[in-house]
Amino acid sequence: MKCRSCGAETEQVLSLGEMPLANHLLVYPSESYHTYPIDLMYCPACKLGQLAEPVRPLEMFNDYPYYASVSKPNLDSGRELMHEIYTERHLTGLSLVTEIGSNDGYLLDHYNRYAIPVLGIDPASGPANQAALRGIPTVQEYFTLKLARQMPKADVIHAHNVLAHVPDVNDFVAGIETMLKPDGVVVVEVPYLGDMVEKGTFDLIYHEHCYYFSITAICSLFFRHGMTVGKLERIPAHGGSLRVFFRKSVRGASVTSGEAFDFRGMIESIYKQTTRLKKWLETSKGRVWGFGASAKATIMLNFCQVDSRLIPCIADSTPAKIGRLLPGTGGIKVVPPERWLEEQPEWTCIFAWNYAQEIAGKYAREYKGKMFTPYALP
Ligand code: JHZ
Repeated sequence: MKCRSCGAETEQVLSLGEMPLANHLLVYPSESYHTYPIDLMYCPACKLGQLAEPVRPLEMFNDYPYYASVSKPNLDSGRELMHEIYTERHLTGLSLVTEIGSNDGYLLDHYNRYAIPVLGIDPASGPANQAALRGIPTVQEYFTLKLARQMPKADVIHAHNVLAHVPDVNDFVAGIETMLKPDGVVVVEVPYLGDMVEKGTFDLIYHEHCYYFSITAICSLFFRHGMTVGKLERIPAHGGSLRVFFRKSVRGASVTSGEAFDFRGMIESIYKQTTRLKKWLETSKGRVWGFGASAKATIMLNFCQVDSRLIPCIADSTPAKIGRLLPGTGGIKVVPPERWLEEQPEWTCIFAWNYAQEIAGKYAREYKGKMFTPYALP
C-alpha cells in the first residue's frame, strides 16, 4: 500500500484484528454493529503511521458522543493556549479565529469571551449544536479544500485532534493553507507516534485515527503545502502529543528528525500488558467497574475480550454516553458517576488513563475503593 501522505511504499507493523467502531455506543444489547480490521502500516519515507483501510468518516461522526468540554483538562489547556496566542499575536476585534474539528466549542469559547470573532467547523451534529448554543457559529460540514475556498480567511486556525481523523490528509492540509491569511498561524495537535510506541498505548489505535504522526511526518506534510514550523512542543495530552505552530513560507526546508520506532517492542508490551490485565480481572477479589467510556475503553476491552461479567459498568459524565453500551463487550453499560459512587465497587479501572490524576483527584473524598489504569495494575 502507498502512503496516503507522500506516496511511498508502506509496510505493515501491527494488527489488532477486527474491532467495532470505538465510539459506536449501542442503545440495545441485541443491537447489531459492524467490525472492521485495524492494521497499522508505516511509511519509512515520511515516518507516518496509518491504517490500511480507513472507514468512511460518515459512519463514525454522524452520531458522535464525544464532547470535549466534559474533560476539564481540555478546557484548562484551551484557556492557556488562547492566552498565549492572544498575547503573542495581539488579536483584535478584526481578527478571525477558526477551529476545524471544533466539537462543542470547548476552545473557541475562550476567544468568544474576549469578543474575538470565531468560526467552528465540525460535522458531528450533537457537539456542533452544543457549540452553537454557546454562541459559537459552527459550520456543520466535513472540512475539505472545496469547503475552505468558501470560508473567510483566518488569522489563527486551530486543528486539535482532527488531522488524524481525515483520510484525504493532503486535501485537508491544502484547505488549511487556503483558509489561512498570509501572516496567519496554524496550531495543530496530534497524539505523538513516538510516545504511543514507546509506552505501548495501543488503545489509541482505532478507526477514527487514520494517522499516527511523527515529527517528520507532520512537518513534511505541511511543508508540501507551503507551510513551515514556527514552534514545536511535546505536550502531555493523550499520553504524549505534538503541538506544532505552522506559518506560510515558501523558503526553508522541512524538518527531518532521527526518529526511529520499535514496533516489535510495542507488540511485545501490548501482549504482556493485556495478558496481565485480563488475568488480574479474572482473579481479583471484589467488584471491578470502569471509569471513562473513552474510545480507548472500547479498544482495550475488545482486545482483551473483557465483557460485562468482569466489568458490568463504566462511569462517565457525558450525557450522550450515559445509558448506552460499549460495543463488543456483552453489554458493559455507561452509568453516571453518581451511580458509581452509590455502588462503591471495590476497584475501578480508569480507561481514560490520560485523565487518571484528574479523575482520582476529583473523586478522592467520595470514592472509597481503589483506582488503577490498564497500564498500571494494582
Ligand atoms: P478521552 C478522544 O478519544 C476523542 P477518547 C478523539 N477521537 C481523539 O482524537 C482522541 O481523544 C485523541 C470522561 N470523563 O478524552 C469523558 C469523565 O466522565 O480520553 C470522556 O468520555 N469525567 C477526538 O474517547 C472520557 O472520560 C472526567 O472528569 O479516548 C475521556 O475520553 C474526565 C476527565 C473525563 O478521549
